Amino acid sequence: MEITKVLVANRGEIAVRIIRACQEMGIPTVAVYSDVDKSCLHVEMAEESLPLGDPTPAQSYLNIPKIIDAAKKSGANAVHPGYGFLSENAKFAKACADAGIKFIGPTAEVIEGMGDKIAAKRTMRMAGVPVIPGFTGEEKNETIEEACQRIGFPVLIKASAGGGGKGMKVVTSPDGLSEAIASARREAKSSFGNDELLLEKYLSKPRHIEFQILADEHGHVVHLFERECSIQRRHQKVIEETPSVAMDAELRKKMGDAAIMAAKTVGYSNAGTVEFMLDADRNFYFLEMNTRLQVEHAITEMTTGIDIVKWQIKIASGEPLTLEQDKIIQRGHAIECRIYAEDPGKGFMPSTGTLKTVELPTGINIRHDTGISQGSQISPFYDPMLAKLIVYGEDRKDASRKMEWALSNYIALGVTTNIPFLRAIIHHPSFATGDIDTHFIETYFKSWSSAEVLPPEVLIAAAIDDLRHSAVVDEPGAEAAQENHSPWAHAGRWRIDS
Ligand code: MV4
Repeated sequence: MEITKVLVANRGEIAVRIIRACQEMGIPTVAVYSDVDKSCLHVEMAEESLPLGDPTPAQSYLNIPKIIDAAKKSGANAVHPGYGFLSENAKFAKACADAGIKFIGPTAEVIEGMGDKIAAKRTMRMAGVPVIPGFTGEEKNETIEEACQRIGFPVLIKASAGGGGKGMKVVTSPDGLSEAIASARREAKSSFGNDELLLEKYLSKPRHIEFQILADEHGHVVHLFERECSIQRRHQKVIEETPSVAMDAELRKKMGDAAIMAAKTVGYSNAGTVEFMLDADRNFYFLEMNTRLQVEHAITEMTTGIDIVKWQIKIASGEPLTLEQDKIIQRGHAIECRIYAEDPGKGFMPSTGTLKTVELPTGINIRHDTGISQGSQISPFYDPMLAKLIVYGEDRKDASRKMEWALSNYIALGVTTNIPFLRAIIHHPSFATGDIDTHFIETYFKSWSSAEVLPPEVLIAAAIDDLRHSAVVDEPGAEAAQENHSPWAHAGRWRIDS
């Protein structure tokens, strides 16, 4: 089926990314927007746009009838859901199919199957993909207590309908077990409406390594190698890179084969990610499968030269995937930093307001994906990620240095950002050696204040910026009058690092 018009059911940088891919392919796009997003970049870029109304996600980007309606009204014959919002919603994929609109992603059945963690794990175990030793309640003649003896403490209780770390509990000894199970069950029931649990051996310091896969609708599947995503905070990724220093060619081949096996087993189509945990002894275990395009897809694009979003659209239109596994080459090293409007010095509190000044680092092999620009309102309704800064280098050291340069030349004023925090991570000796795991931030940045690492001139600049903004608040109209006298209007490129 030829895709002739794509409705992009998302906002921000990913909507912009998808619209760009469509434009390069000559496919017109339809943007949708909530009341607070009317002047966003994605709306400006798309050929057409339709309003969704109220900015709350439930009334806008998560509202299935409104989005299906918009697709019908605009004559779009395909919908790209991006990530988040409706991207892993099987009901939405089904609603699209029922309306004769192509959902750019896997089928509703596959989304649903992967959303159920117990079912997904069982499927993978049967397909020979390594899974973490555990107990799902199907094991006949075994009680939970016996299972824990077999698995060994500590064990981890997970909600089957959870995912992304929601509803997990570590139990270190038999004492607290039954109480922990009871409370996990109650929480799962109230959070997910499903009280099914699974128990697993708890891996104490795993790395999170995921494989990007592409699968067409005719059974051909390839992987585009791994991404190392261990640097995260409360299940929110902060820095991703590829390749992972924890891998060698042999392990990469094994995990890549397992990822392809996982995709083939469930009849996967389109782009997807198979998540694994890798323990200190380099054992790997299937964790879950993300049935969508991911935030961090760009680092894979940088190291393989493959445009994942274009392939999603070609695959959805029924084209065969012409990539061959042994011709896909991982070259160089890419790192992504997620720039958030939040204050790492104040418990990562989200920061809202108007983005006043933006100056971006540019140069060879620097990619900046964003949906905002100078003057944008950062609202409290959506994810506080402002942008993704992605760099490519010959090797890890080269890429790290480029990232450090790019971060130190990145100016975004008006809202507080995590840029100083990102710089501190890149500078950390354990990051430099690649000695990272999923507890990295918790271990080294438990209480962190930008004052500890920032040179005094940055603090002075921040203070000036504060003063300037307080003047704006005190005196309406002061902002415009002041604009040309502001130090930012004349400073030119200003190096934090000097
Ligand atoms: C685990 C684990 C340790 N042992 N399972 C977090 C997300 C959810 N999908 C599964 N997660 C974990 N499962 C066992 N048996 C540690 C985590 C985990 C984690 C995994 C991937 C990326 C970041 C993480 C951060 C904390 C905990």
